[in-house]
Amino acid sequence: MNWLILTVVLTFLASVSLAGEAEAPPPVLPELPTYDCHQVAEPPVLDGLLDDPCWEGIPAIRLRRCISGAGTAQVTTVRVIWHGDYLYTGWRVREIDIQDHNQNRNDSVFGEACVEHFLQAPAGFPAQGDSPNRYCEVDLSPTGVIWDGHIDNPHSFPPDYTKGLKLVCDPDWDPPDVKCASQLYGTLNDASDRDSGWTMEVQIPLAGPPGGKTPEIGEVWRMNLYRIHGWTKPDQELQAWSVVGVGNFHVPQRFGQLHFVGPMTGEG
Ligand SMILES: [Ca+2]
Ligand SMILES: [Ca+2]
Ligand SMILES: [Ca+2]
Repeated sequence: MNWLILTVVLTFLASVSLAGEAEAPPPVLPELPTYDCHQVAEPPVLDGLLDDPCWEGIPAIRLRRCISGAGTAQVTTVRVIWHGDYLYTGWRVREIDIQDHNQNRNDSVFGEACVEHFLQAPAGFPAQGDSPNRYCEVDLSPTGVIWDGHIDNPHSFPPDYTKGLKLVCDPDWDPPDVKCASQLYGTLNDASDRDSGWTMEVQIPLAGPPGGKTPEIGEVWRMNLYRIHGWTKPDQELQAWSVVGVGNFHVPQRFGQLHFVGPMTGEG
C-alpha cells in the first residue's frame, strides 16, 4: 500500500515538473517570507466558516504562482493561528468549478484539487548538510478528504537526482486530530455552472511534524502552503506561499519562516 501511494506521489512530482515547463522562474528567487503566527484565546469552531472571533484581524497570506511568483487567476488566501497544541488555518479559495471525487483518507487529493500544508518543526531541520529534512504534509480536498503523511527529504536544492537519493513518504501517518471542515459556494462536480469557491478550517497537531511539540513563544518553524487548482485542466495553477521557482512542492529550502508569537495586541 505504501509503495503504491509513494509511486503515485512520485509520479505526481514528475508530472508537476513537466506541467511547469511553460512557466519561467523569476531571475532571482524572492527572500523567504515570514509570518507571525498569533496565539489565540479560543480555537475556531471547525465548521468551515471564518466568522469566529479568533480570525478577526489575522493577516491573510495570498498565494502566488509556485514557479514564477506571478499573481493567480484563482485567488487563494489563508490565515494561520495557534491555540494549545494545535495549528489552525483558515482558507478562502475562489474556484469557478469545484470538482472533488475523493472519498477516503489518503486518497490522492493532489490529483484533482486541494490545499496543502508542509510543516517542519525545528527537530526536523537537517542536523548537517546531508541529513534529510523531515516534515509532515497535510492536504485537503474541497470536501475535506485528507491526505497526510510524514516525509524524509534528503535532497538539497536544486535536487541532484544523480546521487540516487530517495524522498521517503509515509502516508500511514493518520493522526485522529488532523481535522477540517469546509463550506462550498457553488455546485459540486457540475461544470455546467460557475461556482464562487470554498472556505475551510484545518486543525493540525503541533506534535504532527517529526519531532514536533507545542512551541515556546518566539520559536521559528518552517512551512509552505500550496494549492492545486484544476490538476487535469488547461487552466491548471500551482500556487504557493513561498515561491519555489520550480514545479515541485518538496523543496524545504524554500519553506517560509513561521514565527510563533503571542496574542495580537488588544486580544484578551
Ligand atoms: Ca469556524
Ligand atoms: Ca495518512
Ligand atoms: Ca459547479
